[in-house]
Amino acid sequence: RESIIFIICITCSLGSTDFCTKYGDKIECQEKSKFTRYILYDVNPPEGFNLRRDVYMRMSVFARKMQQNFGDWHLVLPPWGQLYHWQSIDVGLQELLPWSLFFNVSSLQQFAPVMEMHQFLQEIGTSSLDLVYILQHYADAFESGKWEEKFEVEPCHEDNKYTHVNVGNYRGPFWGYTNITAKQVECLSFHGHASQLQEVIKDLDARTIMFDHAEIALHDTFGDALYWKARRSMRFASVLVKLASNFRSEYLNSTDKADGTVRPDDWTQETPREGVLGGPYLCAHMRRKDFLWGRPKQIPSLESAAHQIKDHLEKLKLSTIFIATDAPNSEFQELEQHLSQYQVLRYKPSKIVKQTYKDGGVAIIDQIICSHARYFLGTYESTFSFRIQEEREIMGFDSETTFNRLCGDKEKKCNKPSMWRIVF
Ligand code: GFB
Repeated sequence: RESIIFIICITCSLGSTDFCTKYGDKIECQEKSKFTRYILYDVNPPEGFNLRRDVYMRMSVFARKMQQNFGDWHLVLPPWGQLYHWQSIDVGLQELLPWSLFFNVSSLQQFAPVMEMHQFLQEIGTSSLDLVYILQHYADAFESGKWEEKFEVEPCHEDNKYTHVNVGNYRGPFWGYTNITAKQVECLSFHGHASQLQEVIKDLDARTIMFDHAEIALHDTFGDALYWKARRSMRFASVLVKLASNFRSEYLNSTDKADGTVRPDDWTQETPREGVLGGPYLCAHMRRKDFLWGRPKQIPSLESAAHQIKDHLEKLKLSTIFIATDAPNSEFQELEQHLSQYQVLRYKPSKIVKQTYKDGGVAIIDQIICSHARYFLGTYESTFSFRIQEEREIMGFDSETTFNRLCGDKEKKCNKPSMWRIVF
């Protein structure tokens, strides 16, 4: 293809609602419903990796419905990068990372019509998006208390990072690509489920539409079979699974065969399971850093965390603990001292693994190891822990071994996390 120009097809016999593509001097017309069109999105910059995974699920359900109902729509996977928590300095640039670094994209495609950004840019042949909607809450969104699905283009309530350079040309963050621009940028007050976005775009002529602040659109339904299908399709990149398996077998005496965690390669072939054993270790996800000041009442001191872990180990008759944490090494060593009579392990990536798979890949390896443990203790309100719980639900662990958490030192009532049980 030389170039693709997107125009309303007035010269075509197909009629004015159809589209033309210009290849050099030649114009080809197609019915609108057969024309490939693209949805792009981004998320509020401070949001972390695991909330972004949740937003992906909402957008993938929306894109799947767009394709089922309104023609050949595709969802472009926003490259990973510049996340607040990805602070390692010895891993090279953590920008413009494709989803295939972390996830099995073919597996995602079995649920929704998704594609990587580089594939989109190659396919579309232009770096100017037709339309950007910046989603925003209604100014009075939380006042009336009445649930009502609605949307409308309104003046922007807050400053944003898009600048109007000249007519039909906006610059913006665009995931870190400096050459991507947009022809039109609007603020869209939005209240409702992600599928309501269908109503927003179904009658538009734009071929490439981006939603910024996509986290504002809610899950269509939380926890039903479709939700879990989207979740099950999010298989990790096989190389990360392999690295986690190697660690499990080498240090934790844990293999899929012995632990009862053998799974079909194809998630669509997965069936409900119960009472899975897991490897002979306890995993605690100990979220520290910003949670120490963000949730001081629910985050235990290292001494208290060690006491709680000990109690569980004794009840479970286990002597090995795997710790997944964002804590600096000094804190991990202090925890080790409190647990000196047990085997305490942490995944330490080799230089090459860290440079290749970066902070995101190492975090996923920690999650995979935790999801295979006989017993899991998470951190209060951490989406990192939630994703591990979901993985265990998919594999078929008893919920008593999954929905547990570390409690704050002075928490009077340390409630268990909500149980989100899998539905097939
Ligand atoms: O994943 P995440 O959104 O979970 O953010 P939360 C935490 C990030 O910290 C992860 C690192 O993506 C990792 O990069 N991290 C946390 C870890 N725990 C571990 C771990 O056990 N192992 C490794 N290797 N890395 C959210 C924030 O954090 O909490 C939001 O993302 C916001 O911005 C919210 O602050 C309150 O849900 O724990």
